[in-house]
Amino acid sequence: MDIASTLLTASTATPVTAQLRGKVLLVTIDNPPVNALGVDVRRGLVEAIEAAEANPAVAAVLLAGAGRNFIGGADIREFGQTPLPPSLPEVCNRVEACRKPVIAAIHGAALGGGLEVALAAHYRLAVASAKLGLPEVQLGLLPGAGGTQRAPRLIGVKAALELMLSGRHVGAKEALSLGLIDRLGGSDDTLAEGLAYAQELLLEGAPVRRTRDATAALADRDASRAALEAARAETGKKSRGLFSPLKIVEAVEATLQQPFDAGLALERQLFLQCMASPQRAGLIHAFFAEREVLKAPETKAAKPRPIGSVGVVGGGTMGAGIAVAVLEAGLPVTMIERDDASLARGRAHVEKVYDGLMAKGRLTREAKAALLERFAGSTSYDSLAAVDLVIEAVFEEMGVKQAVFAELDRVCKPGAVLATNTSYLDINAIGASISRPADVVGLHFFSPANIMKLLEIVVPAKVSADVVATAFELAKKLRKVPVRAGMCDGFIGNRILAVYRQAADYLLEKGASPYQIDQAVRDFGYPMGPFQVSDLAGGDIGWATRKRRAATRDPNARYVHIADRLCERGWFGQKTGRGWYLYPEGARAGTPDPEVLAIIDEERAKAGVTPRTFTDEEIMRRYLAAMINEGANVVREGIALRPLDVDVTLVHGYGFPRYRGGPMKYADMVGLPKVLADIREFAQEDPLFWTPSPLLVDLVERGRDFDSLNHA
Ligand code: 3H9
Repeated sequence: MDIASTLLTASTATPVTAQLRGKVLLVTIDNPPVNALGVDVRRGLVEAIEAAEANPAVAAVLLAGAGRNFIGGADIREFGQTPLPPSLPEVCNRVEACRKPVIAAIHGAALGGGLEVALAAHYRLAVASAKLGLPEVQLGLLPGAGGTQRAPRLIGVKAALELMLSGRHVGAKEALSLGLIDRLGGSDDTLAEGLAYAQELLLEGAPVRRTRDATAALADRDASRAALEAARAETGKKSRGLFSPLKIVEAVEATLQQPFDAGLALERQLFLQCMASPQRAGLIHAFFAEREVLKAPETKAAKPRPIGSVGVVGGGTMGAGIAVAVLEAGLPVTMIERDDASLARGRAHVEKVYDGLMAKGRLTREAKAALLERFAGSTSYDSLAAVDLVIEAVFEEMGVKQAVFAELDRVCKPGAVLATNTSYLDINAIGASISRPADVVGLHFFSPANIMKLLEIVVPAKVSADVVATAFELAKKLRKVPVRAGMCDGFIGNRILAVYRQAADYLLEKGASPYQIDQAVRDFGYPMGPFQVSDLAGGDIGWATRKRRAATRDPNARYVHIADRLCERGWFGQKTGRGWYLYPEGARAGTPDPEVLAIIDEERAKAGVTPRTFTDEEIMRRYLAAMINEGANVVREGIALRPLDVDVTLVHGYGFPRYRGGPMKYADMVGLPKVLADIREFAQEDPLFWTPSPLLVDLVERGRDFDSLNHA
């Protein structure tokens, strides 16, 4: 007889099934893709525990996940909808209250609510593939199913806070040493390991052991209090603008002051506050958007070509950063430079990155040597004859790029992917200059290329789908966040940047200081303001772009000369000791420069502008409206597939605060009618710059938002 059907009354479609294995009731959660704790799983778990208690043949319960994970967490897709009972805290309490021992057998992800279910069990075993964590903070939340109360009782306040505030995943070994689990499975057969452990516990007569009653990890109250205060101070400093980290500290504090149930009640209250915060909406949007960007038409339609080796042409900062990213992905790299001296410099750039990591204690000498073993340099393109993919990162000029591609066309094997790292040049023209345009794609890395997560995959007209799919596959290997971009000047990111940068320049001319603008932008959540970024990147870069665009600039468009006046003086920013800010003696943090303010005043006078004051709020309204409006244009023209691609680009390449979701999500939260009204108000002074995007107008007229286009 099918024992499960005698134990459970749920329908056959239930994602939770139970089977008696000897005296152990094996409860399996099977809810692909990650066994998230949706309402049916929650119901199924409660029913399984109740069935186990009611059945005299059951002596213990073993919880396990089907597929690749134990449980990936609460079902994030349910957030924001009407909650259906039982709630996850109730499920965890029911598991913990079970009068028969409950054992969790963990493989793959046991994250968030998934780990909280395991913490509510009485014993925990994990196999080597397990990754355990409480990553709620990354979604703007706190562990809300008892995690803030149970984790400290098991592993102490300090370790629990570190887990919850970082959101990091720990492996099975570390989990064992922390006390998060009781047993490390010797093999990767989770079921066999779990069942054996359950049998062992039964033989020993192991009791029901509830985490809520654990006291040892909290025994040293002084140490716990000190850890809590240290975390509070650190969090206050580090998590600038974030809402949930301090709530986590507050919830954990209850473990020192209140009984378990009161602590749970406080956790619930704080969790609901986090749920209601716009940061939760922004971060969850970012979570899904980062996964949606992987789904480009080409990745669905074509299979990637194999990539076993990579060539990089150019050993400047960008080429070297790309080489480091590729080496770290475990692939061999061949760097091409025009002569030995340039090649030596290229290699030195690569080594410098590793030396920096060594100095910080994040890389050993041996690991550096092992990485460099995969690095080869050459002054001959012939060395690229066998590589699967080449990334060109030479000087940003069409003639220079085409000369490189002519060489690649000559030496590379058929089927090799030929990528350019250009930031704005026409990739169609690069492809058209060689015999195999279908192999040519844009891979736009951001500096420093080994650190910045964004990779724009630029799709020229003639590229074949499998080349684009290969670019996405490379991004995955490099652990980058890829965004598909169409061809236009600046692609997605730099094109939008040019417009909101211009909005900042207009603000400057009208009366705001660069220091006020930077401060307002930082207060919004950016790590740096636009003028600081310019000083860091080098003012000469923007200057070169402005000169390049001068010929095609609309003669009716306003042009602000202030930045040019600084560049004419050789004030390019940090590298020259002054730019928008002063950097005395190589200081990295700039100080305001009265001479810059005098230059700005002069330019305002020349332009006939009577300066006015701006509030920080007005500054941000203009800055963001410009960004959103151009974002809408980029979507309308198909340069970005969906608004969420704009969001991911600006979050991962341009410092837009992730907790606000991205500019398009932010616009939805503010309300598109409000954004459009702002643009129309600003247009009264400058109708050309503030031309509302037809897409924005259309959405407002139809009462829709940007998000409606994400699911089209
Ligand atoms: C929580 O638990 C709150 C509680 O404390 C309190 C509640 C009261 N829900 O990442 P992948 C989807 S908060 C729904 O590519 P991988 C994902 O969108 C939660 N869906 O796979 C994707 O869908 P699609 C705390 C989810 O193998 C598919 O699954 N937990 C969830 O590279 C595959 O995802 C977390 O924050 C979810 N919870 O990595 C963990 N998770 O195929 C979040 C994933 O349609 N998840 N999906 O694009 C992860 O970190 C990774 O997904 C995981 C698997 C490591 C599990």
